Amino acid sequence: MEKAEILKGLADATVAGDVEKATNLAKEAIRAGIDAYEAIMNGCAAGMNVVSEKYEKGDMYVPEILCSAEAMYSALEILRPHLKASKVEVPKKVVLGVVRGDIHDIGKNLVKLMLDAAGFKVIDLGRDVPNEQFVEVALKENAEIVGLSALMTTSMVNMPLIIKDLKTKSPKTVAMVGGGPISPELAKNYGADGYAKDAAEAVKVAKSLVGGGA
Ligand code: B1M
Repeated sequence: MEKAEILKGLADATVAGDVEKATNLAKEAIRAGIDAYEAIMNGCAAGMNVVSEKYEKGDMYVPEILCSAEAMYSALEILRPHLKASKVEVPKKVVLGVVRGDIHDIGKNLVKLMLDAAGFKVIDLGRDVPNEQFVEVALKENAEIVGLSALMTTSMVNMPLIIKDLKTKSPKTVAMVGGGPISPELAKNYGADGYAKDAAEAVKVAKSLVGGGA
């Protein structure tokens, strides 16, 4: 199979929520020598972007979306061990989570995977995380970055509150934000040190902020 065919197949299998096909194509990608990072971003993540668009148009419904996420996760399980992880002596720590009131964690999980692969130590707080927990854990772990994800306009309003608390209690920790409703301008207004539009950019921004990872 050609590279383009495998990547498109991975994206299509994600959209279709076809776990078996996604798993097999992830294995095929490895066999064909495709970079795991590329397979994730241009296969699985590209597929999830199509899912988001279809949902917006009313062409997909919730149960189908959850099947898509399952297919994506099954492919990620195969691809994850093949990511070229960079080992650094003292990895920079990122406390990552989806803010309070928000259970959308598919994007956050992709960001986590990419940061992990780039050599960051990610402390994943999960989703619907109480505001104060971000700063508590950042202080306890002596983290360099707090990463906040929000997918809803109703939940993103927690971000400036968390960042304000962070800047008061742990001024050396930087804040990075991302998620559907967040823009670079909004991130700036919220007092964030960095904004990333997707998981690949999150790694670049994290590195530019604290110089960690590879
Ligand atoms: Co819902 N949902 N949802 N949803 N959902 C949205 C977000 C929505 C935009 C759809 C819509 O109505 N147009 C809308 C929010 C509207 C608003 O802004 N107010 C919405 C709503 C309203 C809801 C419910 C309230 C519906 C209801 O019950 N009435 C409910 C909310 C429950 C809650 O959170 N309290 C709900 C529920 C759900 C499901 C459970 C069915 C499911 C989530 C499953 C899960 O995540 N475990 C779901 C889904 C899947 C979506 C859409 C369709 C897709 C989101 C997604 O996974 N995208 C979404 C529509 C859309 O986004 N267009 C929608 C794929 C993912 C790879 O992309 O998450 O954007 P994304 O992540 C990207 C970037 O944003 C970025 O990198 C990621 C990877 O490249 N990024 C970061 C994300 N975080 C980052 C952090 C960073 C850096 C980059 O640094 C720290």
